[in-house]
Amino acid sequence: MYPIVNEKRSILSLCGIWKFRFAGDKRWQSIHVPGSFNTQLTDSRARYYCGVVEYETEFLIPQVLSDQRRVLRFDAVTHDAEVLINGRFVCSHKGGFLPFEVDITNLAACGMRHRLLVRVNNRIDWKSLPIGNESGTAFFGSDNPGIPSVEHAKKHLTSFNLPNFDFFNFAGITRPVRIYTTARQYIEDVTIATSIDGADGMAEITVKSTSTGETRIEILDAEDQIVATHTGTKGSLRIRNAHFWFPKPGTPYLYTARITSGEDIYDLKFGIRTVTVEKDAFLINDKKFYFKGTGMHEDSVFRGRGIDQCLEVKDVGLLDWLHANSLRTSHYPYAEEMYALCDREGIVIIDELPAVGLNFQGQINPYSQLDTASYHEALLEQLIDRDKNHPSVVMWSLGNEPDTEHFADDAYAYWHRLYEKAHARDPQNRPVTMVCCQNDYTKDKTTRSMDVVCINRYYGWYNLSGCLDIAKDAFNEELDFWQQINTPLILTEYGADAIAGFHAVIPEMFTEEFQVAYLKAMNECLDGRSFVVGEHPWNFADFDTQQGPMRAGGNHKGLFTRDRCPKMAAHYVRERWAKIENFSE
Ligand code: BDP
Repeated sequence: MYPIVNEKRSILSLCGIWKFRFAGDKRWQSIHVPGSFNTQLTDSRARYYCGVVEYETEFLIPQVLSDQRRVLRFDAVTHDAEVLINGRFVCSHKGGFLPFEVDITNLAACGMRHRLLVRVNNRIDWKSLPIGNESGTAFFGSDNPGIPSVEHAKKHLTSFNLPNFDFFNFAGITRPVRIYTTARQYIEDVTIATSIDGADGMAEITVKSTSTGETRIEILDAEDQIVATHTGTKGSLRIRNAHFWFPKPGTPYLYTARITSGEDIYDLKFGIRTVTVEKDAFLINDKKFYFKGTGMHEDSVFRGRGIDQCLEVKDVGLLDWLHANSLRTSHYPYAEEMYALCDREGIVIIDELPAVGLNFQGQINPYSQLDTASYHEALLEQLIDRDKNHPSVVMWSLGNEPDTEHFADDAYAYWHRLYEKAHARDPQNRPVTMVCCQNDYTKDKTTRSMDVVCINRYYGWYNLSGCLDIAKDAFNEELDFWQQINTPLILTEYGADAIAGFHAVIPEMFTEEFQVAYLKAMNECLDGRSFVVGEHPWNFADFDTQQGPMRAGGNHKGLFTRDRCPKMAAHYVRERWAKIENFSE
């Protein structure tokens, strides 16, 4: 559970300046935690370094906390971590975007200084998520093995750490490190699922506690008035004349569940709302909802992927300015603070796993040649356990743009197993999706089997480049196909790169005018199709990625520049979304 401070719990932040070195170096350099090392350091190795780095700091827990249970928590270390206290191994963790913790009550006595060392490995490969491009597919610029330069380059492949995805592989201790304390007997977990019964809200609450004492649940409204109570670890609480959680411009009303169990207390904010899919509609609180928003990235100039709550506030504010109501955490789970902010601000989230890159355009079968299945399942469990109580989260995305075309049966088996796991594990039984890349949709069996069809399409950009009329024909033909499936569809990505300040009277690719023309053309295809329940232009803002012939200083498909200035497209989208309501009959 997310660390909090109240009369029974405390937090010591370990954020600040730590020591850092590349494995094998003697000399330490200074670094800020949290942050990505790739952007912070001026050391020439920092940007494309591959392998292990070390972070070190000291900590001291005040003696006043000696009766408390003490837990060391990392919100995210990208990608793999090994943690040592005073030279002794205490835990390890695989995966760069989800939290992990270790009980250090008996490992670090209060009132003494302790040395904390974290070894971080940023290598991505065929067993990690996201996927590394271990084989160098497409990277050599030619698949002709006869070209001597290719043979030469292949010898160096392991040092490249190539991503098989389009965002920079930022690494390091990217989110806060904290020691939090609880009573010795403590609340381990709280699960809340809500439903609506006329004017009343129902909250099914389950508490997991190690305490032998009594457990009490109180529900407080936004004015801190108690509106329902229960004694015991499991209860169905009725909140009379409840305020429901609605995305903005509705009211994202939040209640607090205050759990007391023996000597421990935990406070959890939640919203009362329902999410269902019925035929080709996506319903929030039984009303037909339309997703207006974008895919995004955790990405900024100095912090890389390191958490920046100032930026989170800015981004959520700009989404609101666009009249957006949603975002997708493309292509990995975001920092927990962002979900809490979206709960408060009424932004709906499609919560995505870091399963991106399971696609080698048919050259490699990701389902038999890669080794991700059980790890993928473990991440799914961790994600649902972390985010299950957020009212803002309305759908799980199992991954982005896997190969569902060339190995259609293998793909179906792989993704459907995860689909079923997600439904079985989620106490709120939210819809589940997987985001599909542009492919031969007639061969794809997986996408249509999800609760919501989510497709990324680049007609007029990567194919039919610049020819928007033909692109519209092709996209309309595809939409006619999806119309028959009787499942709601969200266009989760569509976009054109535009270099801010590039203009032309006759719109051509990379100009701001073309980006607007492209979005308009695609939107014309969506309008009037009632099974289309959302549009997410790619991307919210320009972002950093691996260098390559198609990327001049990053990906420029942002509606905003990387420093959050609006391009013409942002103004166009804002005008359009002002006229589209969140809900329809
Ligand atoms: C899509 C990917 C996204 C890329 C985008 C692009 O889902 O990560 O950034 O294309 O090429 O295929 O801009």
